[in-house]
Amino acid sequence: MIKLLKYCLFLLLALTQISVNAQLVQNIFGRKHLSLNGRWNYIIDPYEMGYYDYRHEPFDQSKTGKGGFYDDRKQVNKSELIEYNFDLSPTMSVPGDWNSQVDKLQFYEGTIWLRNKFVAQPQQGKRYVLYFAAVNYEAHVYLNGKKLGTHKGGFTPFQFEVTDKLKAGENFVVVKADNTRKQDEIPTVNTDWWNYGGITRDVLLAELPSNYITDYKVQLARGNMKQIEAYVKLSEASAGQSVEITIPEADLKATAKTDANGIAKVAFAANKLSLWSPENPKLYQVIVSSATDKVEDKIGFRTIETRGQDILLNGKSIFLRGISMHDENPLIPGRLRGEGDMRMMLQWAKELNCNYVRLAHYPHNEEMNRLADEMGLLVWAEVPVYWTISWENQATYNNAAQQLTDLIERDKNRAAVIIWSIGNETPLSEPRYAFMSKLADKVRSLDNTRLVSAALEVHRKGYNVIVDDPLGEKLDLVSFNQYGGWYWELPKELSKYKFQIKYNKPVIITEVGGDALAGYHADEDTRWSEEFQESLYKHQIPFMNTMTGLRGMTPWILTDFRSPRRQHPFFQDFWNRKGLISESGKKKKAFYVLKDFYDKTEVKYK
Ligand code: GCB
Repeated sequence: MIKLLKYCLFLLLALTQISVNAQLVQNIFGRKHLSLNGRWNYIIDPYEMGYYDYRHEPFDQSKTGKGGFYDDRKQVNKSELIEYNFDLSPTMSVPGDWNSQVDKLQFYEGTIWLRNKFVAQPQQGKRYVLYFAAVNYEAHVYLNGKKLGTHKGGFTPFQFEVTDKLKAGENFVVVKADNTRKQDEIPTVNTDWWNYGGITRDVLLAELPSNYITDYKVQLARGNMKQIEAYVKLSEASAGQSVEITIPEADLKATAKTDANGIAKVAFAANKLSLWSPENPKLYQVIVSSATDKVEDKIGFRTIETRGQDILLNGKSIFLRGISMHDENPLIPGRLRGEGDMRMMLQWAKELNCNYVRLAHYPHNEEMNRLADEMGLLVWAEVPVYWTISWENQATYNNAAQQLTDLIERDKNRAAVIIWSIGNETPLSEPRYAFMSKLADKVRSLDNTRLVSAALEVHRKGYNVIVDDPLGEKLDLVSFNQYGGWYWELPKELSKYKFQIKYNKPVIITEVGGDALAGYHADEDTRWSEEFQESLYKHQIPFMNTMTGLRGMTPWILTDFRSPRRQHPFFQDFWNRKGLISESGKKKKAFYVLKDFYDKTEVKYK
């Protein structure tokens, strides 16, 4: 019996060892930290020979634990056979996807090992967390040759506590990153974007006090412009600890005591706040402190609700003048690498006179949402539940729910984020309904201060464009993609169509558009020409405007983006050309049609 118990305990430990640990630290970039960004040595390993032995048993689960590339072993004995060497291997930038850094990796899908050395001086009584803002898709992480755990999901952060594994002096971290597409994953095998692999976002080592502020949320209460609701969680789960929230500029201070879980909740009046909006992106310095820790953030305060077919921002009806975008730099293709790239994208949206962006189809960088806060752009944030997910697989659901949770937990203090989207164009079926409605409930249980939506599909009967997806019941908005004028009939024929929408909710068109190769000019009936795309927008705008409930749109898409599905050798060459801006930064004709519409709409909604 004791043996059995011991075995179970061992199994439990082994299991916890192979997953990520500790609740994500809120605002980790606002803590004392060492950036581990830089040049990392890498080894391309298509056969995963650094992970499996020749009998295909994982080295890191073998008895000796020896042989895997995470060892970073040096040849001390001249007769020893070691078939890899990080020191002699090339380097690439982290953060950075591998496809855009190394020619031969442009289409690569598989495993690459990355190693970085760093010097640490761990202090007595402090705790250390190794944090990855994103690795696409599956990461196995090792510190000084010992496995810390694994993580799946290419766009959400994860971390490991490494307090007792960190050495004074030189340390090395090794990541096995694998971007192989698989049917049961989120996203699944089929997408319309580039499968950029690698450590695509920042890596850092944070130093925290032994009892630290793990998490906090400081936001206006749902639908209440005069009351802040705050929640603070300390890492030590014990009752009676004091926490304090101050907003010096607004002369606000609130205190509270933790419960037995280390969680403190407090609501307090905030009558004189200057509310956040795209016209007034006011952010306040907010200080959250406990006896042992203190963290500062910049937070905006606003409410968002729907009433009938209206979307109310701070109680006033708003029209969302939006544009969709991918997390990709069209000018130097690859994932957005840092603040400059991100600002460029959001600045382009501003030039279009947007007050809103759809960050499709997966969580974008935390920094992107912070910039949106600062620049006054409302945000639709999404998880990659895209197209044909394995709806009946419980592990797939858990993965989607985890990605959604991590996104919400990460960005819940951002005023800019008003909509959590649970997916895109998922085809109707019973199992899909069960999966998606559980996700919608999940969002509401985690955050009741924002709207829940998904980009739905339409279907057509004759000249009727019908929106009646049963999932609509569960959502706050009727949002859908419609490709009239591109995948359907020509732009000119759009006037024959009518929308038939089942729900009395605000309507947001999440996608509309067509391709144009910048600089290719012809008449408006010639596909791929700028004139065709221009005509499409000219016909779509009055067509969409026939809907009484239209409260916003995010045409597809701000810039051309790379996609392996887009094969036309001349017009596409692996680019989806629906961008309003080309891969050289040129604004196509349609850009100005949409801008003109947004300029007029802005006046109408003032
Ligand atoms: C869609 C998808 C989007 C595609 C787009 C297209 O409906 O949501 O990811 O890129 O259509 O270009 O066809």
